[in-house]
Amino acid sequence: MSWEGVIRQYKKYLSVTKKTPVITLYEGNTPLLPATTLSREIHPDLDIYLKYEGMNPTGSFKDRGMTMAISKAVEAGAKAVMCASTGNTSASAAAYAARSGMKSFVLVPHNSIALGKLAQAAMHGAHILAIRGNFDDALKFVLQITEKYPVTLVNSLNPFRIEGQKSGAFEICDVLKKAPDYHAIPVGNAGNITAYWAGYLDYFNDKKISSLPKMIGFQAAGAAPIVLGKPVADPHTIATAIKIGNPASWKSAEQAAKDSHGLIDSVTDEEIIEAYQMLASLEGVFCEPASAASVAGVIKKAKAGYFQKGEKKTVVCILTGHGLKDPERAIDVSAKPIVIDANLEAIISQLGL
Ligand code: AN7
Repeated sequence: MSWEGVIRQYKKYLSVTKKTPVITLYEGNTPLLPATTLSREIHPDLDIYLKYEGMNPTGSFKDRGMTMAISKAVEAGAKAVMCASTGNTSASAAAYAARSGMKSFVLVPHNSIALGKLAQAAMHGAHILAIRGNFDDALKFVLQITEKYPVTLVNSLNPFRIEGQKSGAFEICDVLKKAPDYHAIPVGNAGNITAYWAGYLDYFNDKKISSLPKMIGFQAAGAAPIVLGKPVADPHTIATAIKIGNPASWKSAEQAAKDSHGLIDSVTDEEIIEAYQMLASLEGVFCEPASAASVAGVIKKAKAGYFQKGEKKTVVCILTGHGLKDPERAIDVSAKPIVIDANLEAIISQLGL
């Protein structure tokens, strides 16, 4: 059977009926890549897999939830949707809204979202407001507006977003034929860790899997309210996607970590950049900086002796967004091209062959 998106694939687990219009870009079915070189580098007993969510239609995991949120909004007769965003939600909302014929409004922090994401929202015709404030401010305004005006909220406080995002967990279990031992994931607004845990629980309750993973979530050190136990008024990190000081799904993220016997920890920008470069250079997988927080977290925990030696364990790291979302960061951390005359000898002399 051909793949026609997460709603058609997993409707049994979703709040859809025959009457629900399916607005889809055929999202989901993303690669679960074995990372053999990285595993060898990190820990002798870990089998690390990369769930490459950058391969979704708009380049991030947000599409899984957006197909649900937009389909349900259309079903309810909505004419417009709105979100606050660090970038990826706005790109996805704009694309799915365009496909459905609805208007989209997005509120983003000025000068703080990656170039590719802004380009996407603009191309899909979103009405973009860049506020002089941060994501947390933006979300506050969006909640006030969507409560009062005929505009549907499509941030992950919309329960259909979380529902759709459960599909990532289903896919992992469908491929592995079991749940992983550890599920490593970046944490920003904390919707995705909440969704994955709900997805694993659905499969567990449906007897599709017989064990549950430990959920291990990682915030950026400069934006780690859950780790610190209090909101961060002025979050900072190069991983702009997770530059969030007061996550909407804080409580459910903590619950997921606790119920799964996992944890939520933080990783520094240096650790994030190191993992970001390792993924690209050792595995050929280009993700955005925020995504690399999952791998950075596994590296940190391996160094600290968190994973026992002598027992093979499966770890799935969610790589939430594509590297091309943030070309400026990639160029910034990489070797610059050598500019050279159009001359064969000059070129050869540079190659060191
Ligand atoms: C690449 O787009 O919050 O913990 O507004 O884009 O579910 O918030 C993005 C979040 C991780 C964190 N990785 O997920 C937004 C937004 C990437 C992201 C996260 C985001 P959540």
